[in-house]
Amino acid sequence: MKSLGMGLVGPGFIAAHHLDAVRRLGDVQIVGIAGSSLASAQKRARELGVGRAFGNYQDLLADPAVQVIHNTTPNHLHREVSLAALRAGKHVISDKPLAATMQEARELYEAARDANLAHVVTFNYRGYPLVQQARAMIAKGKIGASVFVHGCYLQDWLTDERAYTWRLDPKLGGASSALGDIGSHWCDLAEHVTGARITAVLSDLHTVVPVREVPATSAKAFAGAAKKAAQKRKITSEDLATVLLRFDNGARGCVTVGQVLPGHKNDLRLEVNGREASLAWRQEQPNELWIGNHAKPNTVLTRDPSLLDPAARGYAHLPAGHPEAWADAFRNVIADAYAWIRSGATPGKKPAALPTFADGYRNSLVIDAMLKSHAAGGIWQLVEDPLEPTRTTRKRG
Ligand code: SOE
Repeated sequence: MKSLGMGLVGPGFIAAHHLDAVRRLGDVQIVGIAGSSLASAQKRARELGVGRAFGNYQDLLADPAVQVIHNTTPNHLHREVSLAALRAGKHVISDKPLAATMQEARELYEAARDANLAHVVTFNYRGYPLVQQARAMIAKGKIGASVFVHGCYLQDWLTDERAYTWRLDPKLGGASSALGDIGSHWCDLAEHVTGARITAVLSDLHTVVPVREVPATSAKAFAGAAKKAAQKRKITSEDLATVLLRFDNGARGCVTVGQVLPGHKNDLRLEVNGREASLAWRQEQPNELWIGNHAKPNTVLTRDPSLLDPAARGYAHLPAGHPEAWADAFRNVIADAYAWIRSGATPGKKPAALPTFADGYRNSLVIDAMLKSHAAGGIWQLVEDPLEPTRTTRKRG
């Protein structure tokens, strides 16, 4: 099989996992990575074992050996880089959230839709076998009509007031911090697993740490200037959010998202209660799916390929008792992306679990509604979805 060439723009934390995933596919050639300067790209290329470094993304896009661009830049650059890649005729795999604003997300979705190219946004938690199992069970009516969809996404890496990230700067991360960064994953997962859409939200956002210490830039220290003390910065975006939800199938829901909650590392939990049974899945114990029953004992389905629904089986690679986790789920999403590209990237050939720019745009509408609900004083806010006008007016009662 002819190998596909990929290039990556924005070689930060997540870039290593994109590269790991494509290396594990075995039929993708890593052409090079582009950073904000040639020196930084060269340094990262050495660390990541990549042969070529580019000082800007335009040169990477101009390389005919590159057919696929992985966009792992900070949020404020997503639009520019993904649009340029699509215009250069490259398939695009973008980090989430799709863009810094809902308007930018729409622009990206429309450009991708009209380009006849693959467009993927890495809502990577879809790639877990037991997530796909839960989705298949719900689609087949195994838990009856869903009535309550709830959970959380809790982290603690921003607990210390000396912790700082570009995600907290609205100019770089967008208006939302915790919701955009990890609430986006939860909302995507809840909609993907249930097959229902969030139609209305009521949110209470809070900034637990309103002032943070921002470290002085290393660039200054590098240039030989006196090392500056950390600066205090006022934080305006949320690090904690609680949101009530209504779904288009009549289900109710709620989600809590926070990044300042000691002890919670990457604690994404999703539970769906149906009229016949319940399902619960936890990201930190991803090889188990809890099945709750009313008049018979509860069970725990452990990840065993032979016990999984055919729709989920392909996402499990090891026999039962050999745990699979975050990097494997991430690889599954990237594998689906390349399978779609190889099949011609037409809408009809897209693997059902693969999140696209349409999902990224849809997700931005949900997060935007959450911000609006809070800004209006905590009132119900409809999620207006121009892509599906009929669905947003369905049963809301
Ligand atoms: C940080 O909150 C982070 O790395 C997110 O940016 C990722 O999307 C999430 O998967 C893990 O946590």
